[in-house]
Amino acid sequence: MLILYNPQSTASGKRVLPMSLLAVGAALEGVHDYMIVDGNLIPDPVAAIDRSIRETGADILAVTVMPGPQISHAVPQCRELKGMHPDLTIVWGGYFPTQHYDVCLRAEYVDYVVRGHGEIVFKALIDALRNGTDPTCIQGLAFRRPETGEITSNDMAPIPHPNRLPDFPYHRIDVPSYVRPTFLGKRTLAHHSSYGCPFHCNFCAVVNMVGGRWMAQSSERTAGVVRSFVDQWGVDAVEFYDNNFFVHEKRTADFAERIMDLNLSWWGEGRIDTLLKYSDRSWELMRDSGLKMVFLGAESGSDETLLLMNKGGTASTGKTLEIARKMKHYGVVPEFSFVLGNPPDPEADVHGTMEFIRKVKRVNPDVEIILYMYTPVPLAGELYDQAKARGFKFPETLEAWIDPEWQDFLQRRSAQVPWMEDPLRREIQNFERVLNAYYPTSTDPKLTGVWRLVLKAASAGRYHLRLYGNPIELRALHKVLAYQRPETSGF
Ligand code: B12
Ligand code: SF4
Repeated sequence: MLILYNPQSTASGKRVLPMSLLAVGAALEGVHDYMIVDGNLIPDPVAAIDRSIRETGADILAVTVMPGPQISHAVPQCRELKGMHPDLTIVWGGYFPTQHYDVCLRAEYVDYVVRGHGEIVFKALIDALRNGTDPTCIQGLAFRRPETGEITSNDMAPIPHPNRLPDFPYHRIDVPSYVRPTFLGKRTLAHHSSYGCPFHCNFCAVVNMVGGRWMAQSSERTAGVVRSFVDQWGVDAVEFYDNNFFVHEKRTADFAERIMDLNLSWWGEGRIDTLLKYSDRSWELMRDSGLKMVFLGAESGSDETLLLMNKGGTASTGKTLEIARKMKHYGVVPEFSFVLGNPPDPEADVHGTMEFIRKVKRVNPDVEIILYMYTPVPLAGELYDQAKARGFKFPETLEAWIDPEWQDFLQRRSAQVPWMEDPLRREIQNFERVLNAYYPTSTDPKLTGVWRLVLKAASAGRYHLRLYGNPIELRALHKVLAYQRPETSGF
């Protein structure tokens, strides 16, 4: 028996379908005996895992680890479980271990790291461990050399094609526990229909994962999954967590046509330049099939910075304004994320992007704005090089990574980067507070029309006069109303 474990992934314990484990588990079906434990659903996962080990004799614990709250649970829990069961083999996989495998393997409670998309690699590892053969030549595996303790990573394995992988083994989990109300609908469930992204933006962790490749399930298969959500669990809204759902126009349009009769709402992530190339017919199909909102990386208010980010394709600030206009026409809300504080001149970058956001809002006031701080990922490129030149260094142990300051960093909210001064971070927070009050998000169902008007009135003066500093009255209103930042469906 082996245990696949999803440590709690949000501070609030939001229940998100554990797709990483469903994907890895699907490849084990009928070959290896396994169970899924989800830390988002149970109060004491260490006790549950300990009990399962004792009852079933499980000897392998495979953990999915993403940055943020998840790693801060994974570290002490794996340490504790290894202490209780020294013979337990612990395997980590997911975005964080893929990028920082060396840091993970420096901890004695992590035995193997599976890098990249792990279905085939993990199954090969389990086959080897069960058959007593040597796993150290498996592509995509990182490990400590048994003789010397040296940390080694083999080359990444080819990415498995999602259309050739088995369906998720939903029978392994209690799906109704993951059906949630969101701004999209009363019964929302998630799916992931493609792997990767064909671009190489140098601030993005997806590049390390897939190296610029994108592969997708067919429109027919994706629509089939959605239909089964409706038939089996009465779902009325679907979030697509794909890094880039909209790469292939024909697939998207065909998918939209196939789900037209389901009366659903749906959401996904895409690229501005790609969606601008879509025909009017495709936009109509998407709108009519229930597309409500698209998360788009606008990234910056400066064309120069977009180049520096290696944003690729034909990204430009002009296109950001153009898509805002186009989506207003189709009644689909754009959710623009911006990465602020880029080197070499973070102040100019922040101020330029704030002004650009105001421009966007003039074109389409419904646009949702999500602000992130630039946080380096270990990728070749000018941004990371400049960050290093200014003294940026990743922590070298897992214990240091879960320090609260680095937790902020991992959630892309920190100024713990040598080129960001604290006053600038405060400025961004104040701007965000005024902006979110003047344009309250449509993703907050608690906020009634009256309160929206109150917020708008309270922030109008500040917004128009650009007086963002120290908005204590808005902070007080925020305390009373607890209104949220725009909800980025996936994150
Ligand atoms: C769903 C999701 C979440 C969920 C949690 C999911 C969970 N596990 O419980 C929620 C919404 C809570 C979440 C939160 C965050 N997330 Co998130 N999230 C995602 C998202 C959209 C999908 C993940 C998914 O299910 N994919 C589908 C599965 C099939 O693919 P996969 O996860 O990659 O799994 C494969 C491999 O990674 C590997 N693998 C994964 N786990 C394991 C485990 C083992 C044992 C093995 C062998 C292999 C393996 O094999 C799998 C199959 O191929 C990804 C982006 C993406 N499209 O993947 C971002 C992503 C992982 N998140 C990210 C981030 C940064 C966050 C946040 C920390 C911060 C933020 N502000 O966005 C927050 C956490 C903070 C908070 N306040 O909640 C980043 C990570 C970037 C990085 N630097 O590493 C990503 C890549 C988004 C992005 N493009 O930037 N997230
Ligand atoms: S387009 Fe988006 S997902 Fe693709 S590499 Fe750039 S930021 Fe990452």
